[in-house]
Amino acid sequence: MRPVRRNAAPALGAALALSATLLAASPVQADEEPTEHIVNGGFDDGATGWWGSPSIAPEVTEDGRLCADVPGGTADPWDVIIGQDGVPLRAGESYTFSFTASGTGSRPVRALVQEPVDPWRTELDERAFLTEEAAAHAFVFTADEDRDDAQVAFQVGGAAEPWTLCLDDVSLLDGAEPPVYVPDTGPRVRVNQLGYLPEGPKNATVVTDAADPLPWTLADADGAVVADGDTVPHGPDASSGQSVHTVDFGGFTEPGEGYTLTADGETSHPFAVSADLYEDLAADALSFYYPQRSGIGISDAIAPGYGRGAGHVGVAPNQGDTEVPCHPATPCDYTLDVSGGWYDAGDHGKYVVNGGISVHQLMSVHERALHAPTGNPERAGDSTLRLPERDNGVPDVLDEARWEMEFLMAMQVPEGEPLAGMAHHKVHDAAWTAIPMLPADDPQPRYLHPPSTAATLNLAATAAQCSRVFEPYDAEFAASCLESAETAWAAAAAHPEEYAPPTGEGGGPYDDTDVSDEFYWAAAELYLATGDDGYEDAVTSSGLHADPGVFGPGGFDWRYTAPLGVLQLASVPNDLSDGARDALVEGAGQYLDNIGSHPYGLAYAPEDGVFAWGSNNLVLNNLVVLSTAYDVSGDAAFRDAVLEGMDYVLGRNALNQSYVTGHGTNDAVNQHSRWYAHQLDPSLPAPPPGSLAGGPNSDTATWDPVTEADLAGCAPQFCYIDDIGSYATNELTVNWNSTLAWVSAFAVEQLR
Ligand code: 9MR
Repeated sequence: MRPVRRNAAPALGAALALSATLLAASPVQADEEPTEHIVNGGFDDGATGWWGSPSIAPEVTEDGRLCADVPGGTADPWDVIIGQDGVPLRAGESYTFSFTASGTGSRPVRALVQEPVDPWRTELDERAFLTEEAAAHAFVFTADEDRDDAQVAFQVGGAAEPWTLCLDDVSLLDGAEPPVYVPDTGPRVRVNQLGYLPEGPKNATVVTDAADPLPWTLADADGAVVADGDTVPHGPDASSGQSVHTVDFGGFTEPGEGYTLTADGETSHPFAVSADLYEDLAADALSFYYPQRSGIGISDAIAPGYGRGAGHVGVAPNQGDTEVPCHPATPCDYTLDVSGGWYDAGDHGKYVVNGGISVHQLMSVHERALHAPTGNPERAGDSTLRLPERDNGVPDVLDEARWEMEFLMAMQVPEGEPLAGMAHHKVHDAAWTAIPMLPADDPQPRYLHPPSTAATLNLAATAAQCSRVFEPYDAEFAASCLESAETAWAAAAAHPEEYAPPTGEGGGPYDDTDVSDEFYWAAAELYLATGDDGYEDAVTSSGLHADPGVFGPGGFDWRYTAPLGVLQLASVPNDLSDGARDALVEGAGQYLDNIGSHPYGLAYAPEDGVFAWGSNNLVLNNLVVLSTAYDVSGDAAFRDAVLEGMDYVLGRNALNQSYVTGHGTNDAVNQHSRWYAHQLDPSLPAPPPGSLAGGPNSDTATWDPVTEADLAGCAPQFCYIDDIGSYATNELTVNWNSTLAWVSAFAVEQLR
């Protein structure tokens, strides 16, 4: 047995928690020795000071390790625990928590330093992946609160099979210096890492303090210079806190791979010039949905690397989703079969408002292909995506949309019940599920949350759109969509103020207390579906109708759907399109200006420069507006702005980060997900290609500890980290990917 280290830096093994981008300072202060706060961490004194949960009997081995047989067949990490209580912590002090561990069966261990009682507020919550060979693990954290009685816990439950855990050298030393997160931003020349269309705009950004223009060169894959010019100094940029220059090399049009741009002694990541640039991205962004499906086994043959059992089909340990009761706090006397649909994001919840905007944007990929001058029904047609319904005569994007539509309609309160016709706001677990966790392994009860007006209007809008787009393929299904839509509209009109609360356990709130925008969007969709005077009146009497003001500088998302009404009325043929088109073109003008004046070509200009949760989605929704403005006006400036706007998402940004998995040299790969949790458990896959990360979020103080610890004080564009723990900046969701899918489907048809 090795002694507990008291005055040396922990021996950091292969599973070291401090990544290459963290500059770890020595935990030893020059003039003061750190104090050890774990009692008997080396197990010199048997198991004194340690406890185990009832299902295990930890024993100290002859060579002085604490080992325990961990039973199989448990559901959650906290079902089996080894811990020590009474550990003192001082607020503001930084600690190194380290241990050596081995485990048969390649299991993760969840290491915690936390409050010893409910609500178990954590100071440290990390996972170490164990191997049969003992390895050292170390984590540095700064305590938020003074505690005399913190608990150190190793949670090791959740395995199907029994396994053996051994621990040694458990240590909690004060006097650590918290690691400083420094992102690896690579070369200072920032490009779209995918590339550029031959006839499209080509812009790049150079981070430099130089006051005067600098020469730039464009080289082909062999290194031969094929174009050159001078940068344009921009000076300070508030969104990044950097001083930057811009490069316009739009005059270069020769297709090829492996181009690089050099300026100020730095060479960009390589990129292509290709008319096919967006083909894979457009297909990947839509193929994201199949492995996101609930209620169906995912076939590895169709989605290679992503095969898994069906989630929430009423098979133990799942307790949903075939007979889901109402939440105990808001009981009802029925259950619903709400299996199917998509999981919202990295969690196991299913939320009607967010499902609504997502499925709408998928159906709109189809509609744009039909109606826009550059639309291409073939590329958005049958057998274009990786999903089981290929080759059934229905466009694949509609097959995918139907999977969600059927779920949304199943969320409707049955006839004869209170609030009949309204849609339950959401269905999710009693408490947040553990991460990682495959959908089929979720053991918790799931509940229907009370109907809301917002959810009901999302159902009305999408089911009305469903009735139109499915009419040529399945008239019966289309009719059931329309019936559901009209019932929902009437129910929302009768109950216009049922708001989802901003609080709750186990799922996202998706709260919203202004539903005038949902009323407008639903009226527009019902008018487009039926042409009825009543819906026309509801559209034209809305204060939001044909108002360019619905297109705000910060963009829109699930909470504000008025723009969807204008976009639909402008782009789907109907008698109200003139006013909607004028409003759209006027509203899109500001995004054109934003992109033109921003040194990173950013379409998003939130008030006070504060980037919101899911800012990439807001950026992309502004590109949806610009794209539709191009579709209805034919003004090429809108198209070029969309193409330039995509550069930001694919790497031309302060972090030199492509926010889409599998696309670009430095792509995001650790998005927050319970089943694409490769970063936590190497046996699980990383997110599928085409998964969009939420992106920079200026609110670094409120949400997850990774964001809080690593991003505090960040300039807006730097408020992002590609870490699975940073759900506030790095989750993936169905509504963000629908926007990426929509804009990619637009981009793939341009300038061919
Ligand atoms: O995308 C949502 C964002 O607009 C909200 O500010 C945030 C906090 O309520 O929630 C986001 O949605 C999350 C949801 O609550 C649960 N599933 C994952 C979603 C994306 O992070």
